[in-house]
Amino acid sequence: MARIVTLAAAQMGPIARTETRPQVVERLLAMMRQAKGMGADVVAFPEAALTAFFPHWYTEDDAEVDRWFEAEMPGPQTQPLFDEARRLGIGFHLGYCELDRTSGRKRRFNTAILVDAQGRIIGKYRKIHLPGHADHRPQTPFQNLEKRYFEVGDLGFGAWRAFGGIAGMIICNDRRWPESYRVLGLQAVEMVFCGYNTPVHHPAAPDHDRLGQFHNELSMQSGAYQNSTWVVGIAKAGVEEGVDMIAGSCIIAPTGEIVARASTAGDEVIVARCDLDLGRSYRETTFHMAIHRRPEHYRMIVERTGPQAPD
Ligand code: ING
Repeated sequence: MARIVTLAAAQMGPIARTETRPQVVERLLAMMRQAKGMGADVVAFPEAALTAFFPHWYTEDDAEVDRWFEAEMPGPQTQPLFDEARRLGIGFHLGYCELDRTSGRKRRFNTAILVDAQGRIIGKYRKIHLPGHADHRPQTPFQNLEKRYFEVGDLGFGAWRAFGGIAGMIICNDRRWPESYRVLGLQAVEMVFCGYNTPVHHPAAPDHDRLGQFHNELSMQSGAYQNSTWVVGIAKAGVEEGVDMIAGSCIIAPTGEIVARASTAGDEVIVARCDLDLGRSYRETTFHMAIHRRPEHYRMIVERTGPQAPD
């Protein structure tokens, strides 16, 4: 009996910095309802889905920074998402900026959660690969100050029994690093949710710009195939506060094939019926980790040859 779960990616267009949480939540609710109408069991929203992607600009005003964060999840303004998920009977993934005070000091994370169809949080992930820089670079057209505004995630890459299978999360830049998927692959993950805010222009490497969408798909297709898992990539897209961001939300099978792709740069829901057993034939043959992987040798090779430092 195939284990089918219908997954939806709810791509978002730009969020203006003046847009209030209730206004954004209304957009998310509309796409949650649309996803349900399209037969989805789970709807996945992007990274930082509640606000404009504020790491694109510099501020020293700590109070302003805090305004982009959620001090509780759910809070009064996000509770409607949980209530509607329960009413509709649909799970969801949500990326948001987390303000944590549980350790006695203020900590800020770029966070994502999985919520089940009863509106209960079943898993949380805090972004580990923070790209960009901590210093203000006024000479560039926009900033990427994630290293300034967020701490490195301290929860590792978790996998949870959810939505009829095993689910995990990575966030944006994580998708470019194979370790992100492999740590989940070693936990036999069957679906990975990845929200992203990815500018078209890369100030540090403008010659990469023409390959932005290619690298987006390459990263996620590789992760899916090499770890026998479904991957759902969800963009915040379009020109947001002057920064043009790629769209291209997609749903990728364990074969590495893209089975659904957004065709706009705005709010758009795409869905796919995902057979969670499709990864099994890969995990039991080509990528049977127990009989093919040799981690005990990887370390030796590095130690013997050492990193080939550029001369
Ligand atoms: N954004 C971008 C990303 O990894 C980036 C930053 C773009 C890094 C292009 C390298 C190349 O998709 C976030 N938020 O991680």
